Amino acid sequence: MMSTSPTPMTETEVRAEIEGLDVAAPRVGILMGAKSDMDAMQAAADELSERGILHEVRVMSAHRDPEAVAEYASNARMRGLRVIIAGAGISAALPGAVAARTDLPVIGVPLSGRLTAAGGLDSILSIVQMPPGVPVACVGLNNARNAAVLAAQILGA
Ligand code: RP5
Repeated sequence: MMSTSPTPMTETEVRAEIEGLDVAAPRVGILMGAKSDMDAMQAAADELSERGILHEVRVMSAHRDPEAVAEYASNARMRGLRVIIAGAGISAALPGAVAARTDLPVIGVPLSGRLTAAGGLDSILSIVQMPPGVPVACVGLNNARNAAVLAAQILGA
């Protein structure tokens, strides 16, 4: 007698099916540690819009909202995101905190804001000095547009 119950799928099979779906899901997530980062990070969104690359923008702090950052990063691939851009200033932990929870490429944008030390070197070193095995790409200081260009190159778009 034939079984009428569906054959259970493995997690790998479910992931493959989801990745094959051609839905209008954002491909790039643009994150920033604070609303005050928005002016600088807008350039990334503008560049992606000009290139017709779907993206979403979220404000979340690695230090103030660690649970939200962990949840976002953990679910990013499953939601269809393929690259994450993360901008932050001062002790700029956001790109690294995201990279710790996803295998998607993460591009950090070091920002120099009102609290910055050494003209932004604090943020640059916080983003660049990741431990072996957990890389974060890093563009120039306040250069969110370059992060979007790099994201487009990674996507082959
Ligand atoms: C960082 O602290 C943010 O990325 C921002 O650049 C900086 C200042 O944040 P606010 O004091 O404006 O919230 O986490």
